Amino acid sequence: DSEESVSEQLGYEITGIESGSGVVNASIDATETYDNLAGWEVTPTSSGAMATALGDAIENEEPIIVTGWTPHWKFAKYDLKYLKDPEGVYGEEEVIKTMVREGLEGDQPEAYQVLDNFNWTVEDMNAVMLDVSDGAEPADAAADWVAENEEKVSEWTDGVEAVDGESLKLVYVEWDSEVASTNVVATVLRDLGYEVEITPVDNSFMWQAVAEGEADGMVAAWLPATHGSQFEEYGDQMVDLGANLEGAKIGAVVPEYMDIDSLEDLEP
Ligand code: PBE
Repeated sequence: DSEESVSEQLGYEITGIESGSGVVNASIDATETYDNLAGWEVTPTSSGAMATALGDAIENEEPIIVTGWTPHWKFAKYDLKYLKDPEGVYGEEEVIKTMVREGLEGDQPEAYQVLDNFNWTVEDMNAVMLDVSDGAEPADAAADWVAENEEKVSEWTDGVEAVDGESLKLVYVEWDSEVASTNVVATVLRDLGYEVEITPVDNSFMWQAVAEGEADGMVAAWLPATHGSQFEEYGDQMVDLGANLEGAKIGAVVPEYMDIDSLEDLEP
């Protein structure tokens, strides 16, 4: 009832995504850093379940706090805001980097070149994500985007020769943003003649697989903060191909209608 505080209505719960995600770990960190969040829980779910819970809450104008990130289609569909984080547990604006296994450059120079060249914008990624959130198959959404953005894609493949059925393995996590980027890169590599296998795994295995050479690469390294601990553990066992997107961010996200602006506004 309306006598309840926002914190009571939320059940002292932040709706998470896949456990092991940087934004889930940062949110757990927030519950340990902010005194007013002592005793709060971060519920691990999945990116899809988080989006459904957010949509349902908005439909009923109920309070909800989700582990959020940019780029993500939810900001185009709903009026949302990041809660202020005066302690900085979620870090600053960051980049998404491409990481490949050691030895890829010599073994598969064409794929290496394309992965090295791959870079796009928040707006580009949003276009693919929105299409998928509206029901398109990720591979179709990626193919449409590639077809509509020939000029940009030709910069990634400039001077790269086609291959004949060589195989390549990319790993990713089924976060909406990485579903989009991984499918776009796979589409471009397939158009060059690669047989590309894209395998969804969990965050920690994504890093391990590239470090151990079980996968050839990934385009999903959020740095310096979100995947800082994975980078520390595995970063020196792989090749850092630099940023493929700038302007990424994570944080605690709520609907605009909620009457709080900061993590510190939540009643204990
Ligand atoms: N994310 C999207 C990931 C990185 C990409 C912010 C949900 C995370 O590890 O939190």
